[in-house]
Amino acid sequence: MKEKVLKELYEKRGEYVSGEDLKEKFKVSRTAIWKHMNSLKKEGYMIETTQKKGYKLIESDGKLIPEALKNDLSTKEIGSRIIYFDTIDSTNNYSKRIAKDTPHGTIIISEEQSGGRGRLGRNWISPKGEGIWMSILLKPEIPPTEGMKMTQIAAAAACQAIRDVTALEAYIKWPNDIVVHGKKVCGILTEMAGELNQIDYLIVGIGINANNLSFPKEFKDVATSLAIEKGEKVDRKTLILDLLSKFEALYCHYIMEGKLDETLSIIRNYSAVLGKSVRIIKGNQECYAIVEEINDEGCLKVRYEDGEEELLISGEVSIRGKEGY
Ligand code: BTX
Repeated sequence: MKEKVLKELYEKRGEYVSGEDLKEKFKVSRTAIWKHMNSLKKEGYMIETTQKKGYKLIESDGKLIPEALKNDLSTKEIGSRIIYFDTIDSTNNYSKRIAKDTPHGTIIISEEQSGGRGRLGRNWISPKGEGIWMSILLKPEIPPTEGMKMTQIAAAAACQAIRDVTALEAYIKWPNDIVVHGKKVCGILTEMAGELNQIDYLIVGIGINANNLSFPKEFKDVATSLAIEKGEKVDRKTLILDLLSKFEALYCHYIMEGKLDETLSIIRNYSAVLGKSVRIIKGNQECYAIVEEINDEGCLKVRYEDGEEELLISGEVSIRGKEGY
């Protein structure tokens, strides 16, 4: 019901809708309408209320509210349901809390994360209204060993979307970062739950620094935003819509036809590390290697300085340029 009320307000945004009309339309009491309004306000919607005229949704002000996204979303599964917050600890954490009873394809977006997370317990700064902080909940019938491919699919979709929407030269730093001019603009955190042979659910968390204008001192050398690199603000809605449609296409290609070729071609074409000398960090250990190949499973084949080769499978390692980030 709350969603229906919001839809009505969104369709008539900028105008007042009377409580009486809403009551008639949805066959509920005025108190129920009032409660839904309060709950929407708590979620961050700006709703003006006057006793005489009723309720008015103030222009969404560039916010990523579901109604604004849904109208232009071209996907079938991904984004079939959109959950939106003004602020939340972490969209990945929230997705985990609701995963069991929430359908495949749901996306969770927040204007701000108070406890945004990166890999291996690192934090991810997510200031209000500046970036895209979003999780995609997936329930594919695949074994956990295939889960890492979702990171590759998301990285390919995000990199290609950033290129197409902003014309910036974005590259993928295997396995989960997108960089522009050598600094991170996007990070991906894939988490899953399941049995040995079958995933229960997968959460693909995507953080994109869209319009941040500054970063805390400690991140200045590693982080940047699309707006900083482009010199103008980026429309977050356009970027999300493009990213989701690319993600769905690559995801379905893989899940339905077993094909990862399009993803691989993007992550190879736009790799920031392929053919390069890199520093590989595993826990406290650091060593140098050349990246020789991204194989057909999306794994990274590296050759160390002593000639030893290794296939890096997942995100337990960090990779840096030989000098600096
Ligand atoms: P990561 O472990 O590869 O990167 C985390 C590191 O990146 C941090 O230690 C810090 O150095 C740096 N960092 C922190 N915040 C930022 C930022 N905003 N931009 C650039 N660098 C930063 C990357 O992990 C995975 C990040 C996923 C974030 C999404 S947002 C939606 C979802 N919810 C959630 O809690 N996480 C994901």
